[in-house]
Amino acid sequence: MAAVPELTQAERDQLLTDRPAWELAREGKAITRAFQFRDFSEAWGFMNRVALIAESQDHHPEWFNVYAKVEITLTTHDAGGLSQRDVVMAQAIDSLL
Ligand code: HBI
Repeated sequence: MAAVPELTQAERDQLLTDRPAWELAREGKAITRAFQFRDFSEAWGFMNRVALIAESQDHHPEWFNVYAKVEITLTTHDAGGLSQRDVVMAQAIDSLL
């Protein structure tokens, strides 16, 4: 059994209701959101803030950046899918905007 429990179907539905900018990816094993900034400096500043949150929560994003665009995917490797750690992380990321 995984060290961290995966979200139930009901918890996953609640996550998508609470965080409408995020969408399911990887057959429900992850959530993803794209962010568009004005330029690279803004995108990098955002990534820095996310990185500090990630370190404080010991929960790390998978992400892609090109110039002003940042794409973040959240999943919990220790759970083999989505967990409450992703819920908390998505909320914290959204609150930066
Ligand atoms: N980040 N996304 C993600 N998923 C994890 O399971 C995870 C992590 N960061 C650190 C971490 N787990 C630690 O608990 C160790 O498993 C490395």
